[in-house]
Amino acid sequence: MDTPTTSSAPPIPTRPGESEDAAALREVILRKLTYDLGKSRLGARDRDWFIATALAVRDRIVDRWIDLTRATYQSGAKQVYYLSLEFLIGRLLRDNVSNLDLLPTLREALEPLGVDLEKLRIAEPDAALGNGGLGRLAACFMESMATLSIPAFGYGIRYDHGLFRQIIRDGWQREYPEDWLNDGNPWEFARPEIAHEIGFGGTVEAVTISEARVKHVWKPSETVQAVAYDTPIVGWRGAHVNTLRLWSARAVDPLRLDAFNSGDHVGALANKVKAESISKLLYPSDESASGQELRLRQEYFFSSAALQDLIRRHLRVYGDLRSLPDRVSIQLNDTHPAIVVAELLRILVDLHDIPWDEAWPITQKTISYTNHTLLPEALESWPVPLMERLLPRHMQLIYLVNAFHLDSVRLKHPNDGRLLSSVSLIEEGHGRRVRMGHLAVVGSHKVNGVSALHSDLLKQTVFADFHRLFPDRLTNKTNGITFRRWLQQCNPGLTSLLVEAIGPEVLDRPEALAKLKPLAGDKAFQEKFAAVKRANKMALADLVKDRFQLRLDPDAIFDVQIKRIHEYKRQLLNVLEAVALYDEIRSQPTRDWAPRVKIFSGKAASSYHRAKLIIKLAHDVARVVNSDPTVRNLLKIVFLPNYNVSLAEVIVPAADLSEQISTAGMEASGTGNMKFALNGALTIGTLDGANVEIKEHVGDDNIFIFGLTTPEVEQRRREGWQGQRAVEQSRRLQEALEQIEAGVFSPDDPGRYRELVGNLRGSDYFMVTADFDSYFDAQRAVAERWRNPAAWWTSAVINTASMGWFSSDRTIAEYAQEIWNVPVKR
Ligand code: HBZ
Repeated sequence: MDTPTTSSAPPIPTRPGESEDAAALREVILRKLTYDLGKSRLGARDRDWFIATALAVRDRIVDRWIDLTRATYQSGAKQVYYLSLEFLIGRLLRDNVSNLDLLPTLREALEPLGVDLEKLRIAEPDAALGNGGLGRLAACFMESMATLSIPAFGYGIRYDHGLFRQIIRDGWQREYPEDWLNDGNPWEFARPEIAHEIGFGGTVEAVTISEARVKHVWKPSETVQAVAYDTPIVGWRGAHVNTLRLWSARAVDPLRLDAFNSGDHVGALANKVKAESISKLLYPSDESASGQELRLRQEYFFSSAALQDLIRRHLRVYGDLRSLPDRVSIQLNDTHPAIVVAELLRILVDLHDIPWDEAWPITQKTISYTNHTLLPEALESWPVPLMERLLPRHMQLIYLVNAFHLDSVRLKHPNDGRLLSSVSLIEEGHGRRVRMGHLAVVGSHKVNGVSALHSDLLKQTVFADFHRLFPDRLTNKTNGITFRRWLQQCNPGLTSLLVEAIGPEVLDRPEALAKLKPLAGDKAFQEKFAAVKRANKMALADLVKDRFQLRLDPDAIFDVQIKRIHEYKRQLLNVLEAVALYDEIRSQPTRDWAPRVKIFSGKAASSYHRAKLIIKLAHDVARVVNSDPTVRNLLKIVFLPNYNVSLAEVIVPAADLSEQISTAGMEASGTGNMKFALNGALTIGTLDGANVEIKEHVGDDNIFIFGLTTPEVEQRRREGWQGQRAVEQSRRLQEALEQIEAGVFSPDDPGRYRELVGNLRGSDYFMVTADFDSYFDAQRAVAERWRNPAAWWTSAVINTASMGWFSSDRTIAEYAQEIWNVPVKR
């Protein structure tokens, strides 16, 4: 098509000697700006340039996407469906441009227009359709599946509002709605024609077909439509393009005209509001189950839409549902989509007349489930009466699954009432509840934990009885991260240095990082490595100065703890150490202190009062420490508000020290720990989650491990741990707690932390007091290593060199081989 021109449009600038491709891309960008956005070049804002550029980049994805999708069907390749209530994507422009190898061309295209790529990059809103690790893992997995050419769909919800915006007022967290879709989303394709009906409520009719057969017909009382929005996900070097299909809720009957005409303008829209509330908002709770009816509606809404969608596709290509397990793998990201087990049975048995004896193995062979937590409060269960009301047919099917399941258990283990109630899908107690974890385990052929320790603990604790019953079902898949985003894009300086030192192979094979090991002690290389880190620290310091008017000293240790605020993650331990260090600096001002900036960032669930109080404490301590002239910037504490993926991309490359200090046995894996070590930070951490495996890879000398082990934590709890005992044996801890209790940091409200400290002196479930001294000592060992730059940078280089195994490409290859039975191409 010819470029349309208008007489008033200024001529398109060019640069002598530029590539044809850059000129072509520029032309497309300008065309998008004019004809899709209706903006002139002169009046365009960064946001307009971003959208025009994203649309132009998207054009380069679409042909491959369509071709590859068609080729997948034609080849009969197995499809993976990754079902997740959360996809924490962040921004996509740099991902797509870099995976398409378009960065130099795009720079060249924009330059003569006077448009700064960096400015338009940060104009992209950060898609925060997730809370934390679980959602970010789903995003890394989508990128790795595309990179390994595994045909896959991600299925989730297109929330109108993602995770809340955090604003800090006087040290207190306040939540404000997030508006990522305000200016539209250039990456997605709306598919109004792809809509599935999702039923809720109503009744089940049993229709007798013959003497031997009764057919169940569910007549929902309410129906909502799930409408598809597709975002293409490009793999590294454009290897493959997959689809992230997010569902938005639409009312079947949006407007009651009779009500409207009689003047009830609000009532006329009630249906629409109720239906559409399903995809309105991401639940902001992370490690606890919300227990709200709307949440269950969200779970069923996207699970049913996903299943209807994939079954329709399967039937179109293969015509028969009996081949489903050969062509389809459904991975459940935690129990949020566990209702899929009952929904798939309903579709097979009720809608396609497949007998139970066939439907059950089809279901089990198709589904697998990933567990992300042992925390009892995060294990989902739904009250039976709620299930019966909202999903009556599913409740019947769950009872049926349970009956067959318990029969087979009883056959193998007669007279074991304890076992039966322990593995039942129904929890009997005060009010019966459906245990979604048990439904997922029984309905899957494989169940995995997310680190070696976590998977072992699953076998020993929450799923111990299942492990005895089905010894081959539980397995481990240690998490990973995509190196494209978490090294190549967020740390171009380090990436160039790696390419220069060990060759471009490192961009394609994460394992090649090991070639760096011989350089770890090389002084010249260490200097270059340290220079990259320093530049990244300057970049973070600039951002902090611009955004928060705070000065950070780039020569100090950047000591970083960024993650959701949770008692088990123990930000409180870190704050207590800051208080103790503050006391030491004041009492021995002339010692050779290693200057340190403690950086915190993270959101607390809106209803988690104690987590919010910990944020307040961090601010109170920061105010006192940062303004005390005797500290002379030897210690500085900052809390960066509104943590999100984009902020992490600036903080991670700038960190010297990575805080991974959860109570042993409580962090399933962690993935931040991997991001930091990859970018050359040293870890201070407990033997928890994937820290254990990071330690095995980097070696004991290059990580600072402290604290109780998982069995030691359990033993203390069994023996009725009282924090006061540890407090009495630690002068430093005693003094720190007394100051906090006395209101030294909260003169405006001296009693503010009385309850918080009282808890530490009491049962201290998270073992903050038990681990305090050991943590304090480990921090001093960190400072000592820092004062010996050769030793520090040797460790830092070894960290980067040892992280190849933690690529999500490795994780996904393991899922592909051991769970999904699909080939990978590299
Ligand atoms: O999943 C996290 C684990 O805490 C972390 O250790 C692990 O690395 C990561 C990926 O496997 N779990 C979560 O992030 N969990 C949630 O965000 C969550 C969200 C909603 C819930 C329960 C948990 O209802």
